[in-house]
Formats: sequence, C-alpha cells, structure tokens
Amino acid sequence: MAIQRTFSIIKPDATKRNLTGEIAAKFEAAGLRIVASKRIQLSLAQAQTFYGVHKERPFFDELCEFMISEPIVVQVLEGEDAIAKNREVMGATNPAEAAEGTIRKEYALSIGENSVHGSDAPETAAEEIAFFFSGLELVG
Ligand code: DAT
Ligand code: MG
Repeated sequence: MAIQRTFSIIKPDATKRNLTGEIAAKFEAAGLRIVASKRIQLSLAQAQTFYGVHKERPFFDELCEFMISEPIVVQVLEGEDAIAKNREVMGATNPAEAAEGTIRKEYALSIGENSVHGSDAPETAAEEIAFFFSGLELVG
C-alpha cells in the first residue's frame, strides 16, 4: 500500500476538554505524520457544506450545530495506508461499539459527540483536504 494523505478533525467535544494533544499523540504513535494543522471555528454554512452528504439524515441539524459549537482542529495526516489506519485509530462511529484503545472508545461522549472525523476514501480525503487547506499549508 502506498503513502496516502487523509483529512482529520478533532471535534468540539474534544477541543473543549483539552484533548487535542492526547489525540494528536495517538495519530503519531500509529505512524501517521501531521503534515498540516490549524485551529478554526466553522460557520454554519461551512459545516453544512462539509457534511452535505448527510443532509437528508435525521441527525444533520444536530451534527452541524455541534460542529460549530466550539473551535475544531483540522489536520492532514500522512503515512502508509493513512485512510484506513486513521479509521482504525479512531474506532467505530458509535463509541459503544468502538474497540479498546481507540480514540472514540477512550474519549467520545456519544455517537454524535464522538471526538474525531476521518476521511473514508481517497476521493473524499482529497476533497476534504482541499476544502480546508491550500497546497502551501501542506508540509510533508
Ligand atoms: P464517521 O464519522 O464514523 O465517518 P458517519 O460518516 O456515518 O460516521 O457520520 C458522520 C457523523 O455524523 C458521525 O461522526 C457522528 C454523526 N452521526 C452519525 N450517525 C449518527 C446518529 N445515528 N446519531 C447522531 N449522530 C450521528
Ligand atoms: Mg464519515
């Protein structure tokens, strides 16, 4: 498997509880290099665009309100098989189903307030990285 880049968000529930460093340490311990990182606060329109694929889902409004409730940390992670590796480190969407040692098992509060986002495929990773970062901000 080749070196890939994936897009990550440390979500409001985690930034609010000062977990940014602990979560970033888990990415690094898994062999993922943080090649871009910034703390931002999304507007409602940005959150709705980012999660547009979920706009028909019953939790969409709640999800967008949550994502704008506090600052977030957006990052680009690079490494061997980075998309799948990051999803593995994150754990299942629902923390009740997440494996031991995963970020969501350790830190997530609920299925909605689940501490991290990670891209699910090469196409979405490329789109999500381009939504938040310019090429100049990616320092491999
Ligand atoms: P993931 O973040 O694991 O890729 P997803 O893409 O299916 O999961 O959903 C995006 C986010 O939407 C998820 O991280 C939290 C929220 N969400 C998903 N299912 C939910 C549900 N049943 N109730 C509340 N929020 C939900
Ligand atoms: Mg997803």
